[in-house]
Amino acid sequence: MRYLTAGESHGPQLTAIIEGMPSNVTISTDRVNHQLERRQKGYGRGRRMQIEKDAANIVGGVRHGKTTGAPIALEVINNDWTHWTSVMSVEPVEDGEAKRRVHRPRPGHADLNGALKYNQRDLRNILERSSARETAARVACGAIARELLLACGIKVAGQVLRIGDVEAKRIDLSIDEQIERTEASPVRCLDPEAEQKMMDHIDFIKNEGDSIGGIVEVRIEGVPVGLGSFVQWDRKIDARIAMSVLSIQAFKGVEFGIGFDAGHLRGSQVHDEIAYSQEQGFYRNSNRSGGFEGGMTTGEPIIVRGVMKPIPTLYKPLQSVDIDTKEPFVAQIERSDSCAVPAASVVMENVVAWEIANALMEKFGGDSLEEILENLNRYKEQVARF
Ligand code: EPS
Repeated sequence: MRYLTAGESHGPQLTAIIEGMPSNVTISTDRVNHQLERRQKGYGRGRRMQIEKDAANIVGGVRHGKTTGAPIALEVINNDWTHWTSVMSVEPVEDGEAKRRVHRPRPGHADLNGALKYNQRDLRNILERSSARETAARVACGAIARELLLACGIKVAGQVLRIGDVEAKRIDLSIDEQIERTEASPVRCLDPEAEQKMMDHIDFIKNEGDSIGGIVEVRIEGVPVGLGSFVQWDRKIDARIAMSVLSIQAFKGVEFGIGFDAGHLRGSQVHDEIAYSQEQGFYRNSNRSGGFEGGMTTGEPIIVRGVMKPIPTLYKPLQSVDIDTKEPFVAQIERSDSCAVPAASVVMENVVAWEIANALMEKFGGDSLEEILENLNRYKEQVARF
């Protein structure tokens, strides 16, 4: 499966096309829109989210609530566009003021590199597309992929583990309880003490005119053993997930299971012992690998963490250089999110879900959901008999 997105942050809409979804998958627009709503929430978001009310308008590939096997096309309208019609006009605009040309690149954003690369004297032509607004389209695509996961009995959850200085205690819950508790938290955190401290920290950082990042974790359960493959570098599923996570705006690192701790622990403390029982078949006594060995899933829960850097649009000035005057300048105040980590955990859930759905299609691929389920069940029986 693959998807492409198009559209600018303040343009009329975001557009996505998904190719390769099998037929007969039930698509609930309520469930898809629920993912979009979840992405809009979270303590630390700026004023833009009060303007938007994201919803996916599906305009191809779904009929009477089910996929047909045709490409799925969808759009997410930008309500804010009505305030930007001349700035974002497709037709040339005479009035220079109306273009709201940007010539002051923000450190940490795509502004300067993009302008040099695409030879753009107006940084708006870079920032509009590099903006994290695009994640609304990606969440919509992930939400469609989740409909396939749902049909295969696979569950997805996310949580925020850290915002700046505040780290949450690890709380072990079933995946359903985790989903329920994080949905009720304004920062998507399971630890109530850390939750309050995270919100206080976001307020403090915001008052300082600064921004803050954090760490989020995605957990997926019900994934069969053997998705992905060791036989070729670009078929390793953990590598594909890493690529997807790093492609989320502002994400700077990924780890699986015990992650970077594997660099200082001993082999005996890192690898998961193998066990067998009649009911469960082969399983691991622990899940330090985060559900992957040899570029394949082990059948244990998938545990992926991503680190998000602080958003580069700051009230607090950082040194930069005007592309017209070549003089240093002090940044002016712009509307921005001071912390988008809770929203980013929703984005990460959906991009990882996409990769799992894609790997499922590669292994069990058929043209209809029935064919996939038959292949999946036959394979599960084969594994059980092994
Ligand atoms: C973003 C800047 C802000 C965020 C935006 C991402 O938008 P604006 O420039 O309109 O104030 O609100 O995020 C979204 C619009 C969204 O839907 O998540 C940026 O520069 O990346």
